Amino acid sequence: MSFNNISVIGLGYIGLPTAAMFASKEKKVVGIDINSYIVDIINSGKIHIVEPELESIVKQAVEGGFLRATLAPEPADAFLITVPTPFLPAKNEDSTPKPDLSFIKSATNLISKVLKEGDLVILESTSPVGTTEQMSVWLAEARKDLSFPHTHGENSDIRIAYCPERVLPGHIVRELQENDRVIGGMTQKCSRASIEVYSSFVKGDFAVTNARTAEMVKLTENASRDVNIAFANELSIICDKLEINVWELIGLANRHPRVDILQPGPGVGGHCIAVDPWFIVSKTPDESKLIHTSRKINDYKPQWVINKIKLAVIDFLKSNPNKSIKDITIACFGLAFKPNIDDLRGSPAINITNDLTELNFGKVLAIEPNISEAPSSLSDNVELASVNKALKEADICVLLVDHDEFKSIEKAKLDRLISIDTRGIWTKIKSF
Ligand code: SAJ
Repeated sequence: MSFNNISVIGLGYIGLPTAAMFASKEKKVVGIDINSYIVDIINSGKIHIVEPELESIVKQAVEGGFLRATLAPEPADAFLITVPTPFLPAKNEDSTPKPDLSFIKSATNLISKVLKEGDLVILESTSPVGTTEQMSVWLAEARKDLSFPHTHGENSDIRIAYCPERVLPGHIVRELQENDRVIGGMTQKCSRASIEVYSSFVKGDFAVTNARTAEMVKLTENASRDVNIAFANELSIICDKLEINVWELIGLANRHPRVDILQPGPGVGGHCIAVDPWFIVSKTPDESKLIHTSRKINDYKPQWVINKIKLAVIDFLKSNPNKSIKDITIACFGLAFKPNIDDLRGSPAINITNDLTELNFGKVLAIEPNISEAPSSLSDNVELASVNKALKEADICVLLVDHDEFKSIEKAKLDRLISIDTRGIWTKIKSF
């Protein structure tokens, strides 16, 4: 088996770095995307996402003739599918969000047009259990002249596997190479072929299993983190009621050799941890009680923060009877979904900031050191401001993201503020 021509379908946060890694090892890589802006920008040697080290690798790969992007599928020896799997929102209070597999279905449809005997198809997109087998069925329906693993096992013309990515945004280039890789072939031959493909750049170990288990491994990793964050978030709500500093509490409990509690925050954001557990819940609703409850706890946390802000406003107006809500300036520190990145996708911080504009304050300021202009997801009624302006003008400051820039605010300034700290960093500065 030799896989010298590789096609990556979906050139986003995972697809583009993966395509670039193959190309950096002098494989001939064709990236397929439905967005012509993305195709053009990659072909010019640039990138459309923020990820350290990636741009220079892409530039070199494009200039060396190893990486090319296009809108239409082309024949290859191996196809990797790295398209999004969002979820369709719950129809009502009693139902749960459902995974949207339409991008995988269209990617499968594209590949089916150029597939030939001996090819390998790897699904990397986070997917509900059973999706890889479903993909095999979709391909077989489109290509009756070829045989597939769900009917022909080891003798099939086409190999299919599920191999999840598990890289952390901001560290993708390093983690793609160093992380261990779970390989879920539909047959042994499918797994061996997948290992052959990834061996060109993966230095971590390969752990072989079947496709269903590999699908569930990915969902389990993120659901596990979500459940653990929910525990921390629930503790923060309990401690607030009991007037206990939750960050001190967790620090002390974590001194136990077998306790390792995560950190509470204003909710869980991003496009993985807050989404993937639903793929388990929607498939097995009666069995996924803890996972479901954890999702609800983490989804409720932004509303709990807003309730805390409302209480602070009532206190402020009581001690300033000459002022009305229209005189209040509120400042939200941080919009990103986690510290020291510019990624605002699914960010509870941005949702909280936008919701505050509905409460008729005089001004809502947002401080986000990692962006230079207001994103379209931010309400027009929010004004971007610097740390200094916010500290000078705001009556109430809400810390939503623990960016490094917010950790260096002096204690004297913080002591003068009315502040709500959802991340524990100002609480720590103030307690010294
Ligand atoms: N968060 C907390 N408290 C914590 C840790 C995180 O509130 O103690 C919040 C963050 O602020 C953020 C959210 O959780 O809003 C998610 O951040 P994250 O750093 O936990 O995860 P992601 O979404 O950046 O990346 C995760 C990773 N998965 C795991 O750590 C199990 C990454 O390895 C996966 O590749 C990625 O999801 C993915 O693509 O699935």
